[in-house]
Amino acid sequence: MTPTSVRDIRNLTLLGQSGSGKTTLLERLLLAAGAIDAAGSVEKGDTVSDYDPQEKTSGHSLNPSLAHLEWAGHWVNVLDTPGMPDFLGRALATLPAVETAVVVVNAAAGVETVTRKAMDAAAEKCRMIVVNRIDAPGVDFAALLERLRAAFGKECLPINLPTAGGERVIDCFFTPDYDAVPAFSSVREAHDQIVDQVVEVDEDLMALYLEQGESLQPEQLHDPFEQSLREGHLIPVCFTSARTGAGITELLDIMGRLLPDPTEGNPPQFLKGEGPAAQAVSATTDADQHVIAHVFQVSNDPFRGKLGLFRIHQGTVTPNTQLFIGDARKPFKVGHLLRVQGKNQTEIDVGIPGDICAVARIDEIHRDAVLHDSHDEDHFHVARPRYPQAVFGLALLPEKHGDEQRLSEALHRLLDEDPCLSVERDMQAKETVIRGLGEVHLKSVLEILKSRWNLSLGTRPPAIPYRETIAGTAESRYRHKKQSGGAGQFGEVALRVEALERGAGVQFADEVKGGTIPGNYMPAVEKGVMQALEEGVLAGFPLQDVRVVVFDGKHHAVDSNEISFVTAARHAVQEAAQAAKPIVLEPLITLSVRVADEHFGGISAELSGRRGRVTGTDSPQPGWTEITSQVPMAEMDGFESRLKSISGGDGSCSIAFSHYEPAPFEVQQRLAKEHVGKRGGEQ
Ligand SMILES: Nc1nc2c(ncn2[C@@H]2O[C@H](COP(=O)(O)OP(=O)(O)OP(=O)(O)O)[C@@H](O)[C@H]2O)c(=O)[nH]1
Ligand SMILES: [Mg+2]
Repeated sequence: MTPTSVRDIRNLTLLGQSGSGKTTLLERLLLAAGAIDAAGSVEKGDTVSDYDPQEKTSGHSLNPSLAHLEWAGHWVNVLDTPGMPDFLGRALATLPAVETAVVVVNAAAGVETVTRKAMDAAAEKCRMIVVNRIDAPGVDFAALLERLRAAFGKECLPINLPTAGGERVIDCFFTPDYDAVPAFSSVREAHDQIVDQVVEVDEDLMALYLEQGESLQPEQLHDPFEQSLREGHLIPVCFTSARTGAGITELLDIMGRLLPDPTEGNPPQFLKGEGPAAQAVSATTDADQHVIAHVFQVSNDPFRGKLGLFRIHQGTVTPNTQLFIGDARKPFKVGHLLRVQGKNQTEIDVGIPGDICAVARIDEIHRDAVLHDSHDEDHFHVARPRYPQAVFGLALLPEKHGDEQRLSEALHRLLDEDPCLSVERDMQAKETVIRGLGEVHLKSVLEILKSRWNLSLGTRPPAIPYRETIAGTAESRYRHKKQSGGAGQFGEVALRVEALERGAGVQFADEVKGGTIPGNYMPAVEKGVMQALEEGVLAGFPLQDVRVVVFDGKHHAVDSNEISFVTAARHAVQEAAQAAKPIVLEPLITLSVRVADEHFGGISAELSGRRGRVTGTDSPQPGWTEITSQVPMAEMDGFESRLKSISGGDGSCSIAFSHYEPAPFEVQQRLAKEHVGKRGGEQ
């Protein structure tokens, strides 16, 4: 139940658009390798990797799950990830655990949004493309390969080829049968192209190849093949049908014979320390060194408790190992070391470097924790993959009084499961806002809150994070003075506010000469400035892209104190900002919508009704249009439902925060009016 040598292990994650067939493919791989007796199906809800009740009812993977198989002496750990754009964050979180990202493409749909995002996010890993669903009728394989190469480069080269109708695949690398007739190209051409590409990374081999030609054996190509994968010099493309089983054993052979083992590939970057001072450190796959393991996924099962999946990068873990979590002083004892196969867990005696194991019910474990058995590895962490930004928001309103605390605890747990979920408490609007990658994502969070924690929640669109800024420059001098009996208050601040470029944030500069404001009061001045910026001057939203320069002031030997300077600075900023043409900024998002060509008109109209500006259109595959636009966040409410009804359910979209820009005059006026109304109510 455990691999014996690091070099036998292969770790890979299946990424790619929903519907490309990742879950079904894993099922077929497990069947072919004898890990299961019969293949389950997504339709029946009995696959190894989609075991969660929500996954069974929706027919989609929602969380990554792990399974392993053995093939020709190799131990292959495979992660099946969700392909819906809304769950992309969860899928990408598996990348630090593997050497190879296998991006699965639906032969009938071609390059889709998640295909691109997955290829992009996995660029540092070894990558291969599996074109699945080759049994679909009428697939134009030649055109599909061209599109893959146009999207991801000429490095995409077939390692095998399908026959007409996708009935089987023909190997073009190990023992090519040059007489076989593929659906497109030729075995000879595919073989020569891939070998030419591989030998390019090794001069000696190139010379040998020119001499030996065809008699170069696959074994001689193993190392340069691995180097080509690692350097992005080769992205092999292979073909499968998870339905008929075509290409499955061929894929298993490729995994075992060509994909990198844990001593190869590009390991994730470990860092010691935080921020700019962090030092790059590395782990070796030496079984006798200290343990370094990375928790890449955490799940919370209501019955079985918390499960932390971790990849061992260095050292050996046994049930007796004492592991520190991050910087914790006290270790925990592993106790039960688990091997995970879908929903099943079995106890194992040892985890060697390169393997993926789990521990259950350790409460302090959290996603991205580094587990280690020596304080030498304190302050280690792993550079995070680049995750898409969570921009779709929903404000949650507990229906039962007193549920706020439970909601906050439940959300805390969910944050650990999902790198693209964020929770914020909007103090201005007095609401808890969750943010995610789309409506489907947030809906699934609501369902989990209901089913796991029995939390009934009302929802509403969250307050839009408007900001304010100034369009001009102005100066102000404010004197705060109070004399009432005993010690008085005195502080005078003269400052200038200047507009900065968009996205520059807030800057504070002290240009006081001659000590007119003594240095020890400067922190108080800065505090007053920051308070005023936070409060805004027009509609109650924080001011940004502003530089505040304090250049003069006055103090009093007896009456000056901190509070006087805080007050003076605050009023000075308010007056200056009022005079510097303040404006309200609204957040804009970049929205990419993919629809069938006939829905282009409907979507364009919908976008312009939402004040959207189309910035580009593309044709990712014949019959489909991808429209990129910029839309005010305030206008996005209910967009996904509209897209569904316009496109008959076929359309898909993704959004990302873009930038802030001045809100239209009417919007500014309305917000200012609402602010005055609110302040009136508060008084
Ligand atoms: N014809 C055909 N259908 C397939 C093949 N592979 C998968 N399917 C079907 O495609 C649908 C989606 O398959 P899944 O395995 O759930 O796809 P997935 O990529 O895991 O999807 P998500 O979990 O949503 O990301 C199911 O109805 C499968 O039966 C294939 O090779 N040929
Ligand atoms: Mg799936």
